[in-house]
Amino acid sequence: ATENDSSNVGSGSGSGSHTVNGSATPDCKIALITGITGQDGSYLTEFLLNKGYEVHGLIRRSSNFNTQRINHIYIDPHNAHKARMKLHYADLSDASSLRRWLDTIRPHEVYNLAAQSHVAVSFEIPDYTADVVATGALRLLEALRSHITATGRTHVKYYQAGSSEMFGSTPPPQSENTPFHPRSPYAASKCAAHWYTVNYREAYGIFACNGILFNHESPRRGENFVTRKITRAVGRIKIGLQNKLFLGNLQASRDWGFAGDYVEAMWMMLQQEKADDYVVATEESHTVEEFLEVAFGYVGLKWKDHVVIDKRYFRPAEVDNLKGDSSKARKVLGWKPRVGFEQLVKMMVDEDMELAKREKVLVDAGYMDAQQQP
Ligand code: NDP
Ligand code: GDR
Repeated sequence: ATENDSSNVGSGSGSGSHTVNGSATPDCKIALITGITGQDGSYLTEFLLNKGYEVHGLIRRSSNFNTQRINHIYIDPHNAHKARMKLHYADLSDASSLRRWLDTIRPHEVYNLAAQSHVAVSFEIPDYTADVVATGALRLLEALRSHITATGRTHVKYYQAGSSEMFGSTPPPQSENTPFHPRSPYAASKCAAHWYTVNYREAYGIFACNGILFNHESPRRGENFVTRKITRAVGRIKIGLQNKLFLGNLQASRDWGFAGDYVEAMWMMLQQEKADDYVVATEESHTVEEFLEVAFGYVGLKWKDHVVIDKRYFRPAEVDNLKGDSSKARKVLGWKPRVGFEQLVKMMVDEDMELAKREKVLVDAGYMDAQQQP
């Protein structure tokens, strides 16, 4: 656990002299990530640190610490000279904070991963979702444009986290040439962000790329996305902490990959000579029911003994079938996924079995309630 007071930016960080494990390395690349506390932000940070980058993340204020996914790479501000990952308070709804951190950090690469990223929740808070996902991306692009104009730093590159949800009801396989037909406020907002990014590339010559990423999961996936909800339940049911799992539409089909593989594609896009848009996908699609089969079957359980259909998890408009055609990314970037569907499910179940075992110790000792469902 860390104090996370956002004060570990050196006062001279705008000067161009940056530190890596205590030694000044003026040539090292600097990345700025919004959404660093999310699933993808944590994997991308690890990936970039391994490549020798200095990584700056924008975090938003919350009433509780929200840095669980990056605590293992966080260095206390009191040892700031050792830190290659630095955190700063900002928000995609606050344009001034975005411009200020661009001017201070002077990044080479900007990854815009921040979002209200839950599709079902976007029907409940559509206005907020649009403000963060669509207008938030515009604010960041505009901050970047004025930063570049003021400083002449034309080499700065921008990545926009686009989504297969933009394809919505357009049938598979979906590629860069497939028309968008969004089915939620989230997806419509991601379409706006996509076109803002294309527009800033065309209008101002900014090196700006859209990654159109299909679903990607991991043991760090938020617990209210269907894959993690299932694997958390599998662990807890197996260990005796839970009995039922309430779900919605089991017939929806998704192209599920591993988040660790997908962040590499983000970086690859920004290493090209020319900015462009790319679909990133495994090119395999499975229903939620198939995910249940593999996850429960792996630990010797039958999903039908535990799953209860609850109407509240159905969406006002559903995206039935997503399956990507990522041939452009494979050909131009040389990207391909390393983790397949079954391996992904088993990786998530393995981790959540361990988590459930730790929970059980706390429950048995009276330190924690055995909640039915997280
Ligand atoms: P998460 O929901 O795990 O993370 C979202 C991040 O955005 C968190 O760090 C969150 O902060 C931050 N955030 C939310 N609102 C704001 C705000 N107003 N200002 C600043 N930061 C904010 O998403 P993922 O990591 O899964 O996804 C990353 C991006 O990729 C998102 O834009 C998502 O829409 C998109 N995407 C994801 C796919 C997937 O399958 N995972 C597929 C395609 C696109 P906090 O931790 O405080 O909540
Ligand atoms: P998705 O992911 O909407 O594809 O968006 P999610 O895991 O939420 O849903 C996938 C499918 O499962 C069905 N489903 C349920 N979903 C949830 N969350 N909870 C349930 O109980 C449940 N039961 C069935 C859904 O109806 C849906 O069809 C994710 C997010 O990461 C987005 O930010 C990203 O852009 C897209 O993937 C690509």
